[in-house]
Amino acid sequence: MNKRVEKALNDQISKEAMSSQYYLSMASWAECNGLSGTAKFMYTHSDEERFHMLKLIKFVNERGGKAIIESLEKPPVSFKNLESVFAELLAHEIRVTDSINNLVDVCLQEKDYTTHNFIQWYVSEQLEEEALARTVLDKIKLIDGDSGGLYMFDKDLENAAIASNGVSIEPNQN
Ligand code: OFO
Repeated sequence: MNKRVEKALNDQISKEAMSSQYYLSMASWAECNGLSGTAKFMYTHSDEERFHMLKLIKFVNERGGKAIIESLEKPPVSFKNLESVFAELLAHEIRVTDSINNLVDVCLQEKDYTTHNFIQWYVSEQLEEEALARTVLDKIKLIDGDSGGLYMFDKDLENAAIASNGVSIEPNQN
């Protein structure tokens, strides 16, 4: 495997692991603050990010590279309110999108079209995740702290978590 591509893939593995930790921390915060639907949504999301990481690890190793598991920085443990949770989530997803775009650039520069093809799955996934984060954040802003609205919002997130499907970690499957 091309060394520059391998390095960029390994950087992405750490980012996906960090995303998983980040959402796990948000899940725990939500659970401790009576927001069980939000907690469920975040736990599910954390699992999805772990799948994203595993999918990359398997791809690197199956193509003759070496996936490296790095230590991670501690995620934030407390949040001002629900709006700040989702504002941070959106900011985080935007950073991940930048990183995926960088990976696409490296693949093209190194003419690694196989990895470029593989990474397209992440490009579409990021598009969806950013859109979801924006929609949720807009809804929270509309609620503007209203407790009835927050209750309904939390229920909606629970339903969204139940409806979301898991993803396969096999490099060639969605
Ligand atoms: Fe892995 O998609 Fe979000 O971060």
